[in-house]
Parts: sequence; C-alpha cells; structure tokens
Amino acid sequence: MDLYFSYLSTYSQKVLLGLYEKDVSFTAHMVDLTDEKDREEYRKLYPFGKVPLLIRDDGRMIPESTIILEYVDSAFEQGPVLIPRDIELGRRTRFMDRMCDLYLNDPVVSLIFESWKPEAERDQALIARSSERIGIMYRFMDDQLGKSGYLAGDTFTMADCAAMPVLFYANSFAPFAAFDNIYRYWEEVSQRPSFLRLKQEAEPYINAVMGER
Ligand SMILES: N[C@@H](CCC(=O)N[C@@H](CS)C(=O)NCC(=O)O)C(=O)O
Repeated sequence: MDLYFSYLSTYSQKVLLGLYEKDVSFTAHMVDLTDEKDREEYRKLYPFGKVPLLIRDDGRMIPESTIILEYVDSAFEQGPVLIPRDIELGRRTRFMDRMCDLYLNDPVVSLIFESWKPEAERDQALIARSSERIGIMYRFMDDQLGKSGYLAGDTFTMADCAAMPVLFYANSFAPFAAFDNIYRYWEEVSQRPSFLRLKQEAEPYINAVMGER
C-alpha cells in the first residue's frame, strides 16, 4: 500500500494518525506542497493534486482522507475501530468527522494563510468569518466533550483523527484553553503514541515553513 501525503497537510495528518493507531504499514511518498515542480509531477498521478492519496496493492486509488480511513478500518482489524459498527455511533463519528473537516479545518487553514500575508493585504472579512466559525465549533466540541470522553462517544475514532491535527494548529491562532472540556481532551489525546510519533515526524517540516514566514 502506498500513501502520498505531506506532513504539512492536516488531512494527511488525519490519515497518518489512523494508520499509526491501527499499526498499519505502508510505503510513504512525500509530496512537497511548497514545490511547484513536485506538485505538477504529483498531478500526473492524481489530477486533483490533493493529498492524501492511498494506492492499494491492486493499484486501486483511494483519495479523500475520510474514505481512506474507512478503507483502512474495514481492511485491517487490529487496533482501535475507527468507525464504530454500531449504527448510531458510526453515524455520529461520520458527522463529527465532517464537522471537523468543513467547519474547523477549513477556517483554521484560512487563518494560517491570511497570517502569512502582509497585514495590509489580509482579507479581514475572511478572518472574521473564519474566527466566528472556529468559535462556534469550539463551543459545539466542548459541549460534546462534556458528555463523552472522545468526540464521537467513549472510544477513540476517526472523528478524533480529524480533530487532532487541526486543534494542534488551531491552538496558536485561536487558543482553546478557555474551553475546559476541549482542554482536558487535548491534554489526554495529545499524549497518545500515534500523535507523539506524528508530531515528531511532522515538526521539522512545519517549523521550516512557519519559520520562513
Ligand atoms: N477533502 C480532502 C481535502 C484534501 C486537501 O485539501 N488537501 C490539501 C492539503 S491539506 C492539498 O492537497 N492541497 C494542495 C492543492 O490543493 O493543490 C481530504 O479530505 O482528503
């Protein structure tokens, strides 16, 4: 199995977390999103140019982080069940995964990109919209985490794989320390071996890009 990914990409990190949690091995192919030549080369393989992308041993391509994790969860039994088989918990997991991707990840990425522009060129309306959305998501997540240990119930799932990489970046741009339940959750999940491994691997790439700004 081959995984095309970038350590800078939260969607790639989401998949890496799931693979590390389940201890599934793969051949790693890093795509340098900061290098136009590398991106162009990658688009020959996957014209949308998005990472992550999984290629199975039979050659079938599986793009999209959620679909990759669905595949990994159904194909490999070991480790945590990323999408609970219980219908209600499974639905809740998919729902929280969508919420994290659409309403947390995207606004956090917008804030990061805007922060890299000179102040006068920043899109203030986008910054305001993104910050508002992140605030709504924090309240929503805090409420969920007040009722259960993890985002979609009492076990670690794909929803947590989706949330953690974004929370890691988000805390610098929109700190969540005032949200007790998110804070307590973060203190615990950020100590998981899968996250510590990801953080150690990704940090040099993140620091290189953030340091340049
Ligand atoms: N919905 C996709 C989103 C993937 C995505 O947006 N990846 C970004 C990096 S986080 C990317 O590949 N950007 C490069 C580009 O758009 O050319 C998923 O869940 O995998």
